[in-house]
Amino acid sequence: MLGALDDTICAIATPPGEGGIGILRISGLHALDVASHVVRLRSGNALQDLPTHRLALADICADNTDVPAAGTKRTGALRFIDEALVVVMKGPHSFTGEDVVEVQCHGGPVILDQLCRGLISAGARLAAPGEFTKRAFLNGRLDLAQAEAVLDTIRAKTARSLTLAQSQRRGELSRHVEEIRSELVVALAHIEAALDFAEEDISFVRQDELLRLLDVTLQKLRRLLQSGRDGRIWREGAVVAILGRPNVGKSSLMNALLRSDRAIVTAIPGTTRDLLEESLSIDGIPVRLLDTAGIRMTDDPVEVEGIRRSRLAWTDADLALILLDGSQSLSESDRALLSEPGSTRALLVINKCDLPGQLSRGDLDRACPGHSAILEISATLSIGLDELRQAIRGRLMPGTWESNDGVLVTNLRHAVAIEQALQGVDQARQSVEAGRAGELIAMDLRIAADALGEITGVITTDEILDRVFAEFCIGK
Ligand SMILES: Nc1nc2c(ncn2[C@@H]2O[C@H](COP(=O)(O)OP(=O)(O)OP(=O)(O)O)[C@@H](O)[C@H]2O)c(=O)[nH]1
Ligand SMILES: [Mg+2]
Repeated sequence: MLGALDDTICAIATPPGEGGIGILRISGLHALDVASHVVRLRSGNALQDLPTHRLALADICADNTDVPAAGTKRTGALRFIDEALVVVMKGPHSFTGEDVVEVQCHGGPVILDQLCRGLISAGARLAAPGEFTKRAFLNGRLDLAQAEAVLDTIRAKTARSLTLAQSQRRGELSRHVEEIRSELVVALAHIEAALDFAEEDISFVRQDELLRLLDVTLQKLRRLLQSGRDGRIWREGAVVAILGRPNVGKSSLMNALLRSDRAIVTAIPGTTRDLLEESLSIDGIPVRLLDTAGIRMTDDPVEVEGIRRSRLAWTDADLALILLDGSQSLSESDRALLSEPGSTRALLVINKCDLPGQLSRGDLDRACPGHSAILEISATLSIGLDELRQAIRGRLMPGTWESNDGVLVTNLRHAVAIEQALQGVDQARQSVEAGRAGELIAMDLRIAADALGEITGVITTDEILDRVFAEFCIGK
């Protein structure tokens, strides 16, 4: 059982708080009956007679009482709540594939709350998070990857992330994955047929043909998996941590990149003691920028904890910017940071280039040999920030995602499934080469095909669905 579809659900679809308009959605077998308890069309017609996909003016009325206790009848007189525009979308031509009614009223929390209560007392149930989209999936309106892309579309942080989410919602990733899966299924059918007719000595597929086919599949899967890193960044944002000893200007750089006074800046070393995180777009890439506590030897317990968090942030970051004070020569703390293993992958940024320089690129080369990425900036005067943004982009997105026909894996669940498929096909290929039994090859190919099927939801379980839709908000 992948979720019951026999009841009628309702939920407020607009965000909480006040708004010009608030929208309430009702979906299910009895959506029209339920809605007709609270919707009175101004035309005097019954809601059931309203043509589909046509807006109509209505009064919204509900019981004076709250939701009645079980077994009791609704007795309260009807009370006018608001006037609204109402649209009926008859299934299967609706988002969920079921009969849907949407009520557009004034966006006040009390109005929407009373409307919701009225619908519940008329027999609807409050929808669970993502339940409308889940129903769209269960009714075959969307596959699972497309359903997930609905959420990505809402959450997209930059124009590029939105384009990718929309392409996945249109089914481009699904088509690509299904193509690979169906190639595997064809190969599997040949192998299984060969097993069924083993005594008759009929060869259904030649070993070299099978190897060639599996090689092509492996290549496609590898490419998809490689796109996963870029994809994750487009979907969730890349974590970029600013690190350095106290007072080098980390918080100043954060503020300069954000173009706002987000972090406290003072001339006192040890100002920042906790992690600060802000989202921004750097050259179109969604970035979660972290300002950290300056790393140095100290006995102050608060600072020690801050430094511990700075180090954790470094471990988790997609990119670290190690900031140095160009108006001073390298200190012991600087040298210690530069000798950490993670520093070779960091961008080295010399700040305060507006002041007389005491730190040259040569000094850095000697302290951190072979490090090519050194930039000079002034956080307070915003000098060199464009070059820094470009360098950040270059580090985060070295490859070209276009190489994959524009298909990019942005979702960790998909990446895990592709990895599993890759292992299955790789195993199968080794077995073919070693001349192992057909049953073994078939088993590995079946695992691979099923893993790919989980992406689009051809193969799915309650557990997968629960995990996918738990991320959604109520009303979506
Ligand atoms: N001249 C000049 N001063 C700067 C520049 N960037 C930062 N400063 C100054 O350096 C001092 C420290 O700046 P912060 O941004 O607080 O440094 P921080 O690295 O965050 O320091 P902690 O939070 O203590 O680790 C402040 O007085 C800033 O005004 C710069 O580019 N040029
Ligand atoms: Mg600071």
